[in-house]
Amino acid sequence: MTPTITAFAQSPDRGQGLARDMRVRWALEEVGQPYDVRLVSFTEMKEPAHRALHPFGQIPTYEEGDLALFESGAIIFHIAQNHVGLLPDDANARARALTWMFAALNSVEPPIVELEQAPYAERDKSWYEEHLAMIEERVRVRLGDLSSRLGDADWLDDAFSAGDLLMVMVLRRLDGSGIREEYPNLSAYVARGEARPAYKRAFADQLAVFTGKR
Ligand SMILES: N[C@@H](CCC(=O)N[C@@H](CS)C(=O)NCC(=O)O)C(=O)O
Repeated sequence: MTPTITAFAQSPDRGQGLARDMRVRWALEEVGQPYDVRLVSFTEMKEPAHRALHPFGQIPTYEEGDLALFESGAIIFHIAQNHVGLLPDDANARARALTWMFAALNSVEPPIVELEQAPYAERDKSWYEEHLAMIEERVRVRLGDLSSRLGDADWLDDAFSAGDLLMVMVLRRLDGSGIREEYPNLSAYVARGEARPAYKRAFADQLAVFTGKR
C-alpha cells in the first residue's frame, strides 16, 4: 500500500530541506518505497481534519491503510522496521541505531531548534544577546561531544542507519550559523549524508513543491 505523507504547501525555507517531511521523504527513498504527498496550508494544519492525524497541528504525518502516525522519529522508525536498509539485522546493532535516533531528536535537536528560534522569538528582549550566547554554548557542547564520538568514521555506528539519517537532518538545521563548520568531521558527515542518492531524490522532490521543477 502506498503511504501518504503531509508536507507544507508554503514552507518558510522554500524547500531547502529543513521542513521535517524531508526526513520522511529521505527514509522512504532509502528503502525504495514510493509515496504520495498531500500538501497542507498553515490554516489546514490547525483544522480538525488534520488534527485528527496530528494532535499538535503540524507536519509531517504518515498514513498507510488504517494506520496514521505523527512525529518524524516514530514515522522513520516505522519505515525502518518494515523495510530493509535503515536498521541493521543484528539485535544489538539495531538497538544502538535506535539509540542514535533518540540521541538526534532528544539530545542534539533541542538546543539547535532553540538557537534557530531565538532570533524570531527573543530578538527584542534586553537579555537576547546573553541568552543567545548561552544557547550557542549548549549547541557547541553537544557538537563537541558528537564530533569526538564520530572521530574519523563515516557513520555513527558502522553502517549508515536511521540514526545517521536523523542526525544528519538535525545537523543540517545549523546551515548558515557557521557553528557546524567549527567541527570539520561533522561537516564532512553531513556532506556524506547529502551525497546519498536517496537524499538527493528526496531533496529534489521537496524543492519541486516550491519551484514546480524536477
Ligand atoms: N517533533 C515533531 C516536530 C514537527 C514540527 O515541528 N513540524 C513543523 C514543520 S518542520 C511544523 O509543522 N510547524 C508548523 C507549526 O508548528 O505550526 C516531529 O519531529 O515531527
